Amino acid sequence: MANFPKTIHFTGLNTPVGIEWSARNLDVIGDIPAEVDGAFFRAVPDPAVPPMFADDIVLSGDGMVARFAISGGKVDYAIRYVETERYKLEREARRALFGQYRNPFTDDPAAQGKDRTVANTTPVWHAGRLFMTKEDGLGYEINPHTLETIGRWNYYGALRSQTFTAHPRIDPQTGEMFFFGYEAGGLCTKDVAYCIADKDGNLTSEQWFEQPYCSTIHDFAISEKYAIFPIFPTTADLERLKAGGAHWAHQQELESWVGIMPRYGKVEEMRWFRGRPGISAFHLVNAFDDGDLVHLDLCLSDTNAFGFMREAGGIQRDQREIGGGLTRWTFDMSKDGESYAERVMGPPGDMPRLRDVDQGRPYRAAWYMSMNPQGGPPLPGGPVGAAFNAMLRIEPGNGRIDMMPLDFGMAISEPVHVPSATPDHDGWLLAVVDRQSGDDMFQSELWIVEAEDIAKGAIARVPMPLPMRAQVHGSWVSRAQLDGARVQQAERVA
Ligand code: V55
Ligand code: FE
Repeated sequence: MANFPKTIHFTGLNTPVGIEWSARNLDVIGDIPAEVDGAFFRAVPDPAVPPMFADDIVLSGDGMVARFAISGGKVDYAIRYVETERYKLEREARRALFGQYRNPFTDDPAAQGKDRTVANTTPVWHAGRLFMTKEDGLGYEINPHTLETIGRWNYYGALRSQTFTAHPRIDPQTGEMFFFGYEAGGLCTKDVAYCIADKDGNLTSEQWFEQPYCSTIHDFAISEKYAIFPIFPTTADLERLKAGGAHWAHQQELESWVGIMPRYGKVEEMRWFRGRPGISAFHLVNAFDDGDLVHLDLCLSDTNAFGFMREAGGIQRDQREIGGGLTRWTFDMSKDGESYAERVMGPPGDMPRLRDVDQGRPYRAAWYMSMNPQGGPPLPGGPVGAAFNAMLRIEPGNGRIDMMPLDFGMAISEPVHVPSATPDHDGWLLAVVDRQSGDDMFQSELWIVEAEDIAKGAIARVPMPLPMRAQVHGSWVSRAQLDGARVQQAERVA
């Protein structure tokens, strides 16, 4: 990768691969349970051309969509680029035309007015369709059987928002998808679009509101009664962008906010709760109602986890010195005022996972990625440049925490959860685990882990024949969901 910068964003597990490939019938060590039947889709940023600027970052990498197709204990794999407008223009030009992360003022004239999104963050399945999403643009629809890109998705022209979050929430009982877009009205605007799509994938509601300042709203939450928007002080500024500067700068002294409104209500009903300055979270675990109380569980840190967002705000802090933890915030909707309660429940970490049926409800267990206290230094890789090397399982009701620690030189990316039809069975987690095998060389495996007993490690492993770049988010799509896919079935998965 001689033409790529030698920074954390392009070395280690972040070394560009850029190969579209597929393989059938991969080796399986151990037995994959029959109920693990479906597809594990992954979003993998992988720059197809060397960046225009040497200080470019992982988050700018072209989205690739990957799929482990699993059936009858057999595993097939495939990965292809998401053919965004940006990817196709740069492929044709054989060079970068788009400049800094989310700064169109740094683009080549040939990129003017073109769609900048790289659709590299989350594969989203809803109403029989697969989308690759990134919060700075609309999602791109993907054929789940062939991984071909179908095109940008705007709900048959109905969606007014210019953006679509990488973290929508699907209600397990109604099948509705609750989602939002921030900078909905354009670059650096405070406009947020709050939207609902029904179980058939039609947009039924889109309401706009203004957030207190233009922050990166990476994730939100729903309970059965409410929609919950956390606002952390990582802000955008149009003048800074015009001067060629960073989109995001973290402001350690600025207060945070949480907006809560009835999920089927009007945005005018939003209540704003004021929080501590400087804090940050990218991912929320879950929210649920408890009488007049609303609990929100989140992966909280005391500053922004991304080095480039801290540095743009003048914050000098080593990645290993960031404090925080799995935290519960409790809002009493029967009381006036702007305050809420806070309680730490577990060690710091991120990439939380929940059973789909627990979305917006009280839940028994969640899983998230963390650091093995007995492990060595983290492998370089992933969006923040330091990969996780442990998985935790937490039962918030009783505080029980289990760990699946990984050995020195290993890393784990976000798992997906696969449910079991057996009552009281927690199901399984599937995750890609990487092991350093030499200088800048890594061997990747798919691991299947029992969700109830993560401490015993993988019950089955699938070694991968080629290197894999670090994933952002993934999604599990069951056999029944795949069978109900609404695209032309050009080729059946597995
Ligand atoms: C995140 C990831 C992104 C992004 C903004 O994980 C935030 C957080 C992979 O792209 O553009
Ligand atoms: Fe995310």
